[in-house]
Formats: sequence, C-alpha cells, structure tokens
Amino acid sequence: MKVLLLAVAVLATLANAAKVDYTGHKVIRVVPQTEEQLRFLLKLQEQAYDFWSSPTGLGSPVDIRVSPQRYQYLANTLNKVGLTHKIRFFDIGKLIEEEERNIILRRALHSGRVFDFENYHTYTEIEAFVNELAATNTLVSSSVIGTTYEGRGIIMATISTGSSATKPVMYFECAMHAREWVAPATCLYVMNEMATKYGSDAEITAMLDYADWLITPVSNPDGYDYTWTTDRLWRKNRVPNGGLCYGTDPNRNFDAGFGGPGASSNACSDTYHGPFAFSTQEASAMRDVILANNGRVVASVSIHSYSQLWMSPYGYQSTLPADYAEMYRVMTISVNALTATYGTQFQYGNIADTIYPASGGSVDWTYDAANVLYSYALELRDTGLYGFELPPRLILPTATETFNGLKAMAQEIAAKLP
Ligand code: 0X9
Ligand code: ZN
Repeated sequence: MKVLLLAVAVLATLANAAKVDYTGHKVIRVVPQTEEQLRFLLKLQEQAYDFWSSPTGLGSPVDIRVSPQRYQYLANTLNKVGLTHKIRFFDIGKLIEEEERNIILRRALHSGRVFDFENYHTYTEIEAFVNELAATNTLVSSSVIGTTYEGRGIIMATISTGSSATKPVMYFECAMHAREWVAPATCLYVMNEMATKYGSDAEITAMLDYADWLITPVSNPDGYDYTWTTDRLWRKNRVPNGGLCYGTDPNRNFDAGFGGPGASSNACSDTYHGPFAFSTQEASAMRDVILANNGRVVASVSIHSYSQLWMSPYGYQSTLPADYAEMYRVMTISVNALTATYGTQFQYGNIADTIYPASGGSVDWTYDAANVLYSYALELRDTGLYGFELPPRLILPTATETFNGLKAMAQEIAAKLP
C-alpha cells in the first residue's frame, strides 16, 4: 500500500501542470577563438543565461540553453563579437518529456519490489530508503545534519563497523546541485553496496574496517525537490533573495576564496554565491559534519554531473596546492580504475585548469580549512549527449564505474594513512 501511494505521489509530481515549460528551448554551442570572445562569454555567464558548460579557454566549446524568445537576440549578440553557433538540442522540452516517460515506464516494470537503483527517485523516497536501510542494517545509521530553508532535513547515512576517536572518516557529498540527478542515484548505489556487502566482499570489508563512510545522498533537498515538482533544470537552493530571483549556489557559498572568480554577485545567476560565506544551510550543514569529525576526515568527495572529470583543489585560484603531487597520484589511480570498468574517459587535474575557476566550493574549503588532503570534486557521466537528463538505463554503469574509482581511491588512502 505504501509503495502504491508513493507511486501515485510520483506520478502526480511528474504530471504537475505548473511546471516550467522548456518547449522549444535550445542548447547552442559556440567555440571562442579570441580572447575578446572568451571575455564576452564569461561576462554573459554572469548574467541570467543557463550555461550547460562553461567557457574554459580558447578552442573549448561552450553550451548555452536559450528560450525561443531570446534565441534570435542571443544569436545576434554573439554574431557581433564574431561568434557563430551550432544547435546541439532543438527542443529541451522534448528531452525532459522523454525522461519522464522513461522514469514512469521503469517504475511500472519495477512496481512493488525493493528500491530500484536503476531509476530516479524523489527526495521523500530517498529519505524513506535511507531510514529503511538504517532500520534493517546494523552497520547503518541515519541522521539529519541540517534543516533547509523550506524545512527539509538533510539526511546522511553513516556506515560504520564501530567508530573510535581516531578511526578515519570518508565523507561523500552528493547533489549539492539539484538538477544533477545521476549524482544522488550513484551515491545511493554506493551506500547500498557498502552497507550490504561487508563480510562477503573482501574490498568492501577492508574499506569499512579502515574507515567510517558518511554519505549525504542529496545535499540540497529543496533544490532537488523543486526539480521534480517545478523546474527540472533548477541548480541552486531555494532561498528567496528579496527580488524576483531565488536561490544561492551552495557550491559557491563555502568560505574558501568566497566571492572570487567563477562566482556571481547577481542573485539571478546560477552561480550566485549568496550574501555571505556559509549563509546557506546546505554549506553550513556540511561544514558542521566535517568539523564534528575534525582530524578524522581523510577524504571528502563532492559528486556532481556532468562532464566526466575528477578534480582536486583549487577552484578559487590557479596556483597548485602544496599537496598537489599526492592528490594527482591518487587521482590517476582512481581514474584508471574507473576507466578500466567500461572504458569511460575522465579528464583529471586541479579544478581551475580542468573545468574553470570556481570560488567558494566545498573541496577547497575541506582542503584549506579542514586539512582534508584527499578533497575531490567529480563530474560523472556524460559529456553532453544527454547531459543532466541521463537515461535511467545509464545509472547502473555510471554508479558501478564511479564506485570502482572510489574504491581505488580509498585503498590508496588506507595504504598512505594507515
Ligand atoms: O561549477 C561547479 O560547481 C561544478 N561544476 S557543475 O557543472 N556540476 O556545476 C564544479 C565544481 C568544482 N568544485 C569546486 N569548485 N569546489
Ligand atoms: Zn554541480
């Protein structure tokens, strides 16, 4: 009965008539060839355009979503600085509808059975899953690490064979950005593997003997819920900013180069850093978990999508951290293990050079302020074919390869910091 009620609630959520309509929205691609064009695109990003990939350098493609009403204006504006564009997606609305059909179809095929890791789930379902796992598995406990503006609890699973004051901790922060749905799906898979294979899988047993695993599957529940009910492409949290625009980007809200490059002071921007560092419950809840485990946290991994990247500090500056050689060594091993699974290619390196300068991010803060040497930010599949609308059938391959990368990372850390 409970399952049936949830299914009805999900259908109602997906069918909500008041949703943001992306019919006719295009994603266009431009490739900056001059410094002037690059600067122009960086300025444009500060405004309220939705960049699906950011300007990173000359010759690197940039994808921008644009409404049918603004399309001609944008094309003309780009033309003025000599930028021509190609259309990558003609109709994002159609892609979103297709995704909804896929989710509903898979739910029908799976109905009544246990939690389906190969589908996307609402926040309510995810909370129910974590609580259920905690109730039925002696290794797992669930806790609420903070309360969001809209009153949701940010739920965290702790997987532990019994902690002590000195046992290392690995923290996994997933879905700080609401629309990156494969991130929470991957973290739920990882949580379940870790929780259910202790004692039967030698690698998992060794990893849990070594460290406690703390996983926040949805670090920004208000934003995530909003992507289900209202706007599939929402990224930030849902704090009102006083004017017409809502939301702070929690991954610009940490006290690490706060307000610096790659963050916007425009409340309407998708990279709005907020009024002050740690103004968001999402960032401060994570800070408090890390500080509560001060001295024990050996790894903190921030899981996003998409672009297929494994990155280390810094985002707020191009200068490399003192520990970069060791960060890079473990990244290389982790990415090799990930790629060995299905051949998926990941680029890796420091954030500022691999993707773009981005200040106020969580991994810079965990490294600088909390001394977490292995602070990594991941961008999971894909490289733009489906982007945020990664079909459910690709969740399991994405989660499996990511988990292989994370296991390789954990083993290296255990060998280095016994
Ligand atoms: O811009 C971001 O926050 C991340 N990319 S995304 O497309 N998922 O939005 C990159 C995050 C890099 N990490 C930090 N700056 N800490
Ligand atoms: Zn993200």
